[in-house]
Amino acid sequence: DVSSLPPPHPMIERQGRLYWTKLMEAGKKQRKNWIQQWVVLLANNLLFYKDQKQATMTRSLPHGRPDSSCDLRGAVISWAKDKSSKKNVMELQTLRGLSLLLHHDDLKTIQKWLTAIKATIQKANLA
Ligand code: I3S
Repeated sequence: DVSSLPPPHPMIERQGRLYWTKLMEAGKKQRKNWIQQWVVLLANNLLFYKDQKQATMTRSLPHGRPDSSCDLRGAVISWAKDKSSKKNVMELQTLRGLSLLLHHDDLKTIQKWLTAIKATIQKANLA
């Protein structure tokens, strides 16, 4: 029974392909550079990988080989209707002045990411 199998990694809340770009870093506006990457949501972090293979977690590489990461503690996530010409875009703002846009063509998929990231931030703030 597949439904009774444990998740691929107990730390992973959600994972999949997303388009993303930086909007601000350390409070400074950045030039957008949309790229599609494999994104993994953990309890306190969002990790960005070149592809799914780079996300393989092992004992010696507990987070695989991420290209970049984002600390979710104290972060805020919301829909971003006026920051892109694309639909289904959300903005993640961190305490360190980093602001990212996240996008997926499918509304349901981006809604699931929004719900999962919101819940994760709430849990991280309570911990
Ligand atoms: O909000 P912007 O700055 O108009 O964003 C668009 C530009 O970054 C554009 O690149 P240039 O730097 O060559 O102008 C990108 O190709 C677009 O994707 C950006 O807009 P969207 O609406 O896709 O977020």
